[in-house]
Amino acid sequence: MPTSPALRGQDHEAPGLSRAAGVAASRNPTVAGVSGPPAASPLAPEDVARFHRDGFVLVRGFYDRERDIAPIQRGARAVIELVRARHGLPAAPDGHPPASPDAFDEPYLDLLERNRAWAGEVYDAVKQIPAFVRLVADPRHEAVFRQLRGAGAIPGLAAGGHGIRIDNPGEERYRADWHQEYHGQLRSPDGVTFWSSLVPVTEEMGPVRFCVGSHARGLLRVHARDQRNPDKTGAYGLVLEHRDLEIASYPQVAPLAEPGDLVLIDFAVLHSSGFNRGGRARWSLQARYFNFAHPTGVRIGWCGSFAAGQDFARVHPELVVPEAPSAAAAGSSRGGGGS
Ligand SMILES: O=C(O)CCC(=O)C(=O)O
Ligand SMILES: [Fe+2]
Repeated sequence: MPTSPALRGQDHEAPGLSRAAGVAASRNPTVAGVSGPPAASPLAPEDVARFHRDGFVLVRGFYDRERDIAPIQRGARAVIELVRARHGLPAAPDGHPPASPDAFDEPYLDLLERNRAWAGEVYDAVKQIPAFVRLVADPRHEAVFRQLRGAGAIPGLAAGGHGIRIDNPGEERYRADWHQEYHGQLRSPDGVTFWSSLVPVTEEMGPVRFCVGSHARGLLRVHARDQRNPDKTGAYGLVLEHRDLEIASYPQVAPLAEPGDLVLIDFAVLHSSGFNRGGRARWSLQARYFNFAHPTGVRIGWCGSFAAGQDFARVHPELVVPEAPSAAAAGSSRGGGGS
């Protein structure tokens, strides 16, 4: 599996990477931070075309770093300091405030190293930062969704489908292996994940990898349990049928996002978390939108997946590989997995 984020092939036509950075912002006053109603078309036409071609697109500088992102970083810093205080620790090991908004997480690693459960308290708390919840429901997201899914789409904001991931260095348990977003959401198949980063992502941090164009295959079957990683549960325990063959048939890219960038992810595109082999946690935001009007969404009643207490195999039996005793072991070998 390639480990370079550089794209195979030409970088003048980078799959999924918007060269229209700033185009959307400059023709859209609300994106640039000037108040006013959200534009009906926050995305440049090139971004929309890339999304449909590749199954994802990185839009540089979609959010305003100071207005949209810094309040979330400040909120996360406050939570880290309060969790440290709860456990009798000073606000920061060195006693210094963050040198810049992007350095908000400095005292987190020390907390993680002292006690993994304390880091879990931070994870549970940060998704309740009001500035984050406001951004999740930002009106621009509905406009983007309509641009991608058509004027007739009726945007829904997936309950329980938003959060702040903290991908800690060296951890496998919560790393999302190759998957399609739909299986873990079960709202409607034509959904879109809005992914953004709170820290400048580096190659060592294990950026999200994409199989370029893989959304065109439609929804794929999965094994309901990961035999090789029994501690992975729920959506994390699903293993793509013929995983290695499937992902080998696409070029892969792993774009390095900066705070303020937005990655739009089709619910059907194959993607995975990289393995964080760096020395800093990778903090990222997710909000998931779906189309109430999609016939499959209507049929399943937008019921939700594991996090909503639903049994995936009951909702979509046709997407589950029947388990013969030896089938799971033969069907998927967990090879590189981005690690
Ligand atoms: O690692 C990430 O940031 C993305 C993981 C992912 O694909 C997911 O949570 O659905
Ligand atoms: Fe995902």
